Amino acid sequence: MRIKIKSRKAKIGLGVLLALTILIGATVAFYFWQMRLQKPAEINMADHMHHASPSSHAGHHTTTSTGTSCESLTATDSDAPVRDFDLTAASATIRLDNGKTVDAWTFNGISPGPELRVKEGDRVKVTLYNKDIEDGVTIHWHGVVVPCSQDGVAGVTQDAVMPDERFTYDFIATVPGTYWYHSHQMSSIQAEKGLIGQFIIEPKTDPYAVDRDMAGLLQKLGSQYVFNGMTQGLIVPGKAGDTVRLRLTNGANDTLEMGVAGAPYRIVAMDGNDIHKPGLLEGKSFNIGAGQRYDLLIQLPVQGKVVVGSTSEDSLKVTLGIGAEPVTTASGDLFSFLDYGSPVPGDKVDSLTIDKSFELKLGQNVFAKSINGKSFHEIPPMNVKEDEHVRITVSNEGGGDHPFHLHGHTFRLLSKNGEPVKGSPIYLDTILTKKDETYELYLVTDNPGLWMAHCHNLMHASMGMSMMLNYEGITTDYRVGTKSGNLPDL
Ligand SMILES: [Cu+2]
Repeated sequence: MRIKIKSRKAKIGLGVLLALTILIGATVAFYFWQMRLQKPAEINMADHMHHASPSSHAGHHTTTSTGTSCESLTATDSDAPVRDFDLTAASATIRLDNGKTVDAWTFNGISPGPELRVKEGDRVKVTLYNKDIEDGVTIHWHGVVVPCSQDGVAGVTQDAVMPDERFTYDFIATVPGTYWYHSHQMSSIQAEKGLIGQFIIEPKTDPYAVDRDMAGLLQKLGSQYVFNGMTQGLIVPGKAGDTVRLRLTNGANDTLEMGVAGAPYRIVAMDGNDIHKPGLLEGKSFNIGAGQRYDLLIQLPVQGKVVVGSTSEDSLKVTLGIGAEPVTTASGDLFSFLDYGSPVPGDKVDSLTIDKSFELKLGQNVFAKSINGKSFHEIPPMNVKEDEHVRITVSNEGGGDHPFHLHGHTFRLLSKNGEPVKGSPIYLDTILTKKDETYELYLVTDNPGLWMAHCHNLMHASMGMSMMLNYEGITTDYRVGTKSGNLPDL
């Protein structure tokens, strides 16, 4: 229907509204342009707190003779079975199952890219070819503990792979679990454009008798949420009594609350790490923060379907089994990992030694996201040595959801708001923090390198909530900044 505007007043009102819209639009555009301008020209992330010194870095950079370069830290030779994959990054127009088209950036023509599945212990070789992504691309293996040179962070562990260039990633799939991959060049732009995919390491021996193993990646493509690229949810067939392992990954920026209706379920792993003796959950929902993974184990009931779905986005769901739709029992009760599962016998969490502690206060205002009041390369790195026992206390002081992700390591969760983890040990690579929450993380520095630590709402990372955990003596020849074009978190 076309609305005719008759009155002069209404016309003026509309004009003012239009002018305001243009003004606001221009301000926002100018702001983002400014943000981009504020990116450093050239920063060495191994040494970025010294870059301001005028005398030492006069336009040239050298590798210190005493250091070990990140590039030299590679996967050790082994006779592990090799799994080869090719991923081609290219722009493409994708037609979704609802008929709409999206201009996306794809791996092998699709988004999400192909699900890569390997077995525990395999040597994984993935050759990335960039067909036409002009800013260059990389692949970061989120949650997978890889050697520094394979971490896929533009300007830290490699240069962005430019059009018609290749880069082969090579690492051992050590810890079985649910992981994912995404570009870490201009990550906030490139992940949302579609350069993401699932990476599954299957265990040599599965502790569970699973009839179906299904991975589901949640993502925002264009302006809409999709599940493995589908707008209308996923369907997993299966008969009564079947046990399904559903591996959920949140590849979007926002926290998604997921509920399970129709059957009790267990959360058997978080971020690829098994929960010890996970109990049955009924009617509980759980929050899956950006970058996090939850593995659910569900036995299909004698009658009716099971629906695993977002409590806010109707179409974002997985329907398992056959029969009648379940009666939804959304209690609003949230799962807590503080007392889930049971402790591992002999595990002495109370006597863990701490050599070094860091406190990170996550903050934000309208224009920037910060850690301890500073943004990105202004944030002093967490400096560590090999084989230290480190505690990191992360506090969300600014509000908003900040899923804090650390590269290269799996950390153990010690406490939330002062309350210790009493059930199964919880090992994660990404901890969702909400307003006023404080988490204590523990890790052993056993993977020398230069590692990013950032909010996995990648928009927040691009606005400054991104820093480094640097091992003493590790250097890099790569540079972050507008000069090299390596902008990992733009
Ligand atoms: Cu954040």
